Amino acid sequence: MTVAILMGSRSDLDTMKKAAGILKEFNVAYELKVLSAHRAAESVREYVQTASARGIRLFICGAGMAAHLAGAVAGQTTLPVIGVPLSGSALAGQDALLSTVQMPKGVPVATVAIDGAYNAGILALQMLALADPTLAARLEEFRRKMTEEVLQANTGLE
Ligand code: RP5
Repeated sequence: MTVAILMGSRSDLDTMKKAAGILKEFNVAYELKVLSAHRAAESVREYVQTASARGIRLFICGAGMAAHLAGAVAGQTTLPVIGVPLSGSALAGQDALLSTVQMPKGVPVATVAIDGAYNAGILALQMLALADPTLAARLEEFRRKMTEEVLQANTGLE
């Protein structure tokens, strides 16, 4: 497995599976797990400590509310951690955004938009592509197609 996709609750799955979807599209192997930072802290520790040995190269962590999952993971590894703040709380994800992005000095979490799991997947691919020319070429092609689709929206506009 290459990427660990973690989420604080089973209810986060609908959003977090968008990260899994794009990794699947690029044939990058992933693990998908529910692991609560506050309610299963010991399991998070054990998971992170054994991840590298299983081939995990980076983490994507999604959580709502106080959202400490990404930070809790980042504090226990030097592998890159991408954080996805999730909406659904009384504060519509603003709480998760701030607690995910505002990490203390020395322990970064690369935070994407609220519910931005798809972009978290893309960012993970871009990180992996640094050491994988085939993946890098596929990402170039993916971007080229995206640009083409955007420009095609002009057809027949006037
Ligand atoms: C849920 O609480 C959220 O969606 C979130 O992922 C989770 C956070 O749980 P802890 O990690 O704080 O236990 O309602």
